[in-house]
Amino acid sequence: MKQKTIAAISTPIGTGGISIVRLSGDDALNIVLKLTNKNAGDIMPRYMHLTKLKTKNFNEQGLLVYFNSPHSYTGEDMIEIQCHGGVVIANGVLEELLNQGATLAEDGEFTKRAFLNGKISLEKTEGIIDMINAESEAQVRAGYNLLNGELNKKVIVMQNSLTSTLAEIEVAIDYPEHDIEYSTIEKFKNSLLKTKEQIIELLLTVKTGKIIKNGINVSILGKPNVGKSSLMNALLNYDRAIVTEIAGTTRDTLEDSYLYNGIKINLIDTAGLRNSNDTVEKLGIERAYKTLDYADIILVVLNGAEKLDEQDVNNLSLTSGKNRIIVQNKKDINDKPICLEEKVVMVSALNKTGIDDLKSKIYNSVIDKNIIESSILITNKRHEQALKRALENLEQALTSIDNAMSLDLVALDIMEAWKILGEITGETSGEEIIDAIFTKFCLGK
Ligand SMILES: Nc1nc2c(ncn2[C@@H]2O[C@H](COP(=O)(O)OP(=O)(O)OP(=O)(O)O)[C@@H](O)[C@H]2O)c(=O)[nH]1
Ligand SMILES: [Mg+2]
Repeated sequence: MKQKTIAAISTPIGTGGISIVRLSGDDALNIVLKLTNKNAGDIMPRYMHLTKLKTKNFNEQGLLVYFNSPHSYTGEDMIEIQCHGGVVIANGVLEELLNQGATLAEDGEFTKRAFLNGKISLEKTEGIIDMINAESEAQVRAGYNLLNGELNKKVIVMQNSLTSTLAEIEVAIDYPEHDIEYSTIEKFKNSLLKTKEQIIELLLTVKTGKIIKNGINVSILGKPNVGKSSLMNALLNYDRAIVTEIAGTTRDTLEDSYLYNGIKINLIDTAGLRNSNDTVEKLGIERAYKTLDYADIILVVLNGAEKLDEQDVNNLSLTSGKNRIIVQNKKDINDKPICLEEKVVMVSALNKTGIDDLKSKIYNSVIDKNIIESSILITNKRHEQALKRALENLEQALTSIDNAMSLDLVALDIMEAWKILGEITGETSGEEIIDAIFTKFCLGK
């Protein structure tokens, strides 16, 4: 069946040097030729061609490249037109292509076609989304590794191992007259255990993967006037939060981020913790406490210019057992620790001293160096869920073997695990999942 030819502007709408309009489908070349003064024979695949582009209301000069099927991103005939940047030109060219028979592409439709035509697996397309949406270098790296097939290779190795175990189990089931030897059962078991270990190893990267995707959430807590907002500004290196000598200046939580070693660090400045009768302040303090639920690390800020008081002690006990750093601020006034039981990091938010050391401590207390350097990080909830479900099925198969259950049952669980692993690459994914993934793409990709 003839595929309709889709078109979209692939570059962001705005003023710039060039804009790229793309087409994909059987009629891509014919449609584009209607705008040009060229014939099909003039267009060599994979060469840039300078051409006139006639639209209803203006003429333009641009470049076009033809990628003939199947040697294109989507696997179909594709054309990329580079026209001059600017909203009017790109829109005019697109409109003319639609007039000549193209259909406006849906979000992510180019990549969806690439997947449906077998050019790319599902998790690789998710790597592309991650790279496009990346806000940090670590996200780009993780997305690239997905796109580069690191997870794909691992999934295929695990699936192949399950397939060969299944084949051997089938043989054992088909020849029941031969007693199955103990060593054969042990072999099945060992092979399943190995795959189980590989899944567990991948799941161990989930925590770091989430941090790469969402950044490190850092809550800045402490009583009023200790310098939380000043610390936030010093870490961000600009005056984001209001700072005054009045206790209770910050009312609401305030968020902003910086990058450190390619990771996004999300700071949350909070209202100073104290007993208050002020309605607005009380609401702010409630919000400050709530940050304890989602912070990856808490900076408990103390004022080095004063003695530790009851509120400081409360704050310390509230956060004990959580991932925290005790920060003693105002070291320009006093550089001796006021809290003797635990190690403190001394800073002066005012003079911006001790800030680099604090930045490195925040990073190191959340990031596992061994994991962050591994080539596969599970950053995607869908992959995590699939791995967990595959793991459950493998565990079920292993329990059945231990309980000397029928090998048919064992085979069913292994088959299910194999299928679930295939959902990651898209080999066994349902239509709904596929549609949900591609709507996350932007137009023109
Ligand atoms: N000497 C000195 N003063 C500081 C330092 N950091 C902050 N201050 C001062 O301490 C006062 C309070 O600072 P803020 O940053 O507003 O304190 P906060 O903890 O955010 O206070 P609330 O918002 O009221 O909870 C201001 O007058 C700051 O200039 C520091 O390192 N040294
Ligand atoms: Mg403040």
